[in-house]
Amino acid sequence: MAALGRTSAELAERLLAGDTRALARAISLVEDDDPEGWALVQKVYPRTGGAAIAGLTGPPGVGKSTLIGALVRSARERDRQVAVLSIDPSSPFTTGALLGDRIRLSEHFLDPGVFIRSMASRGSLGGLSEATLQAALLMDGSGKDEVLLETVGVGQADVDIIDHADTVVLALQPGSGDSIQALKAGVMEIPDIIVVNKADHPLADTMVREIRGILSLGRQTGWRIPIVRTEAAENRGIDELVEKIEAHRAHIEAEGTLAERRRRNLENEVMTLAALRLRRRLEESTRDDPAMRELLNEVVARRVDPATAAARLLEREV
Ligand SMILES: Nc1nc2c(ncn2[C@@H]2O[C@H](COP(=O)(O)OP(=O)(O)OP(=O)(O)O)[C@@H](O)[C@H]2O)c(=O)[nH]1
Ligand SMILES: [Mg+2]
Repeated sequence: MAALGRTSAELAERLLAGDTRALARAISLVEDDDPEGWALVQKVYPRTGGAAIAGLTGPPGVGKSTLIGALVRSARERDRQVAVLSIDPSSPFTTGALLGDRIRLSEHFLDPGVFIRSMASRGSLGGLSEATLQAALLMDGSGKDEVLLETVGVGQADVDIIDHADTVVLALQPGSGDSIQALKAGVMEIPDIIVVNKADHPLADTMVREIRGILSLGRQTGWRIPIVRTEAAENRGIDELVEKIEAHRAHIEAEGTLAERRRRNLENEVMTLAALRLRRRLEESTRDDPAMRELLNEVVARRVDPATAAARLLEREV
């Protein structure tokens, strides 16, 4: 880990004081996998944990960015400082979604109380999903009251940034049976709040009923998952969504589950990062290793099964 040079120590100070340009610069450093970026996060980390982190997830095009735009507007009306981190799961070379965000969130770009950043989740070295977590921490450390995360679907990145959220909102749109199936099959984690956006659609009521049906089958907890109808593009239903997000936060704070949840999420992050590094190390140490090639030959020739080979590999490495 690089020591914090004089310029980055100064950068950290400015970031902690809420300087937006310092935050942007710091995020670029972690995005470029610059060791100074990691050193910055180290320095900033003790000052994180103050922001309320909400994650919005859901299939492409349901209106996540539009919803976030509306949530930002609402937060600004209450004089809250906000940061938005949009994760684009497509290749880092496409700009479609990023361009869309730019339009959807354009009214907030000149507001110094709002910080918006889009990042790709998939990099050539698989490191970018780690960078998204670092970026979220930097936003938190820069003193924002709220951090809003936008991701498409679930389980697409190594480090699932949505797991970093205190409150997870799943956005769906009427007529998309796939999402309902995924929810039913348990492929999709049960969120804290469900939004049915584009609620002007004739199938909106049907969808709400279907979701209710699925939720009634699940385990009952102290928190009843609300289903909120919104028309994000028209700013309808946003007050109710804000109310539910705040109610959820109040609920987890009162029950002590916020601390529990953060502990679990952080444990997950540590394990995931460690596993990723272990894998990278294994790949590097075996790349040009004749013994490894020999072992694989044995697997290919059906003399050693894959599990035994894996055990031998680990024995050798640790
Ligand atoms: N009819 C209708 N259209 C909406 C509503 N909310 C958003 N849209 C439109 O839906 C389209 C997609 O909205 P986005 O906010 O970009 O959706 P997204 O989920 O962020 O999309 P990706 O980030 O590309 O996955 C845009 O053309 C929006 O204007 C709504 O309530 N009703
Ligand atoms: Mg979007």
